Amino acid sequence: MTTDLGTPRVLPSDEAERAVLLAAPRGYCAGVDRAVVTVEKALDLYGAPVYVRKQIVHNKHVVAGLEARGAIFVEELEEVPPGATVVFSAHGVSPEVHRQAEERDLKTIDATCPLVTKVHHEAKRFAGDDYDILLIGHAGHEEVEGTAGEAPEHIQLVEGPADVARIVVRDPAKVAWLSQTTLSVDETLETVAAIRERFPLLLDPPSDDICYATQNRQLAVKEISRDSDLVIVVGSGNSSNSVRLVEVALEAGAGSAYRVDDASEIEEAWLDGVRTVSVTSGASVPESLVQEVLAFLGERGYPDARAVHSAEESLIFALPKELRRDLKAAGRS
Ligand code: 0K2
Ligand code: SF4
Repeated sequence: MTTDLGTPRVLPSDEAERAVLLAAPRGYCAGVDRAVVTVEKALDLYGAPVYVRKQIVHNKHVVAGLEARGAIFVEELEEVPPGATVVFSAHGVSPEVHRQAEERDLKTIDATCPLVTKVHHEAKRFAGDDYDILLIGHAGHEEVEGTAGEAPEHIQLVEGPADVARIVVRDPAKVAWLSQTTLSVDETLETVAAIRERFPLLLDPPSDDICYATQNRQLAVKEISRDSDLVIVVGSGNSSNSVRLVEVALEAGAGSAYRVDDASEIEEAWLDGVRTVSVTSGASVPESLVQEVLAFLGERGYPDARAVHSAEESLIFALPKELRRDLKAAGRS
């Protein structure tokens, strides 16, 4: 529950100075909402089981909730019985995965976020123009594997400024960069600056690859971190954008910052001497988990949270077209 501070409470002296700030925006982005609803609606429409390749989004509570409703999460398509329905996660897949699905005669629903798909299109366009593409991102992340798979012969991964000296390109005048959608904005700018120093003719993507939701959540956490003794970020350990929020909070001046999957992971010692505690959540995190953190703080003498708004969001994506078609055919759209 978020309230303003209109009704003063009488608190014991040390509690009177306490405050809880709640970042806004936080939590679900348009791509995550679409991906989670896709699996829910697929379960309703086709019945369990519905297979999902990889975690639909990187949040263990979301995955557990969908599993309880009949979703089966697999790492690779060979685990999916031929002819079954499989959903591709919000992080996107390479063309090779689409090919494998066809080969196994799977019915696919592609929940790749449209903003990830946009980066795939940029990769194909730069590759079509025969550019060497430097993809800034984290090795092994599913989104990076999917994007790199669009043009493996043209794309090389750059994790940060330290990698720049090792880059080898065919023609320094034909180099472009792209990025994962969930990186730290500030770190990525540093990496791009280092690349541009080596390759002054470096071509930028046509628009930001780091998506609006990632940027807004970083802006929001920066806003509250300056005044915070402690920042609690709700999100799973494999959620790139959630982990970035902890780093951004610390860089912005938070006394300390921790990521938790849920309130049960908060250590009492983190609150020692803490007056202002701020709370935010990654793009794959259900709001109920944030509310549980606020309740945890409330039980320890912290007041109701004050929301600090840094940006407004209203983006909504339509469901994947395959699902819309089947919902319509079933008279459920
Ligand atoms: O931040 P990550 O890319 O690891 O992914 P999630 O935690 O699942 O957040 C949603 C972003 C998905 C695609 O961009
Ligand atoms: Fe899409 Fe951005 Fe959300 Fe990723 S974080 S699913 S790119 S809106």
